Amino acid sequence: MRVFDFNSAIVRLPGKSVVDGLRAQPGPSPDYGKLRSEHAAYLDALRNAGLDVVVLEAQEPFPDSIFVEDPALVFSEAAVLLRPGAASRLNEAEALAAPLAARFPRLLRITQGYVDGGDILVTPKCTFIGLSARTNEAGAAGLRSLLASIGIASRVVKTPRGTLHLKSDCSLVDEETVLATEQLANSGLFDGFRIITVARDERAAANSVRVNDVMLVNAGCPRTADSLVNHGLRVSPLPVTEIARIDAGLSCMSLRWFDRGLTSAGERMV
Ligand code: CIR
Repeated sequence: MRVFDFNSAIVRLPGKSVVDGLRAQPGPSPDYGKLRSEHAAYLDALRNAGLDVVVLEAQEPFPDSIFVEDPALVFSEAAVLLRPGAASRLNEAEALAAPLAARFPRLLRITQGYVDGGDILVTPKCTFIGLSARTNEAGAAGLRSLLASIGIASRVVKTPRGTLHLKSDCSLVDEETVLATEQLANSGLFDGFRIITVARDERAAANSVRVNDVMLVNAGCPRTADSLVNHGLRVSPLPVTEIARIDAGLSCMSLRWFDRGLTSAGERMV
């Protein structure tokens, strides 16, 4: 099985408070109605890619809770509750404990430091943990040892300065290939991988998501989408204009995994 073969996803509906989501620079707030439409299109794309999508209720006290990728990390064998590095997001993890405990053979927890899931890039060679303003050394060390306990090798690296998350700047395309910004492509981090560099002025394309045989790509990045098509991929372009107003992209809106207990018809084996 490939690390981007998935049959399941968890997402959370955006509450009205999403318009107050964190952002690094001041700017216009997202339009709630349009953001809901972008989110709905994203859910459709996951379903069209073959995933059973569990939709959790909105959580108004947590404006950024739609970005479920940051408080947890999931693999077929276990889910890990993380400790998001923004104070307003720390308690998002606990709200995922019950839905994850119900669906994973093991639920592990980070107990020290801070780690955002947006800083974790899973590849077949190793799992990269990016140190950033949200992920610190203590959290990375704790995550490394938890991952080792389930047989997953990891490597602590640096998220480029000024970048929110490691995966703001890169994504896995296939077992040998990553998509990356020019800065990350030139950093040496992905030595040993084939690198597709995002087109100039399409930096946001670096946060794409490979799901089974399709790549979900920011619809505002057509030239990068062309590069991926030339690489042999099917591309699903998705609008993220409103979501981008609060510094987010495509990967952060879901947790994706292969649930070995689910039949191809989406039924749970007992
Ligand atoms: C935040 O600053 O935490 C949110 N407004 C955006 C989180 C995006 N998450 C991600 O890229 N993994």
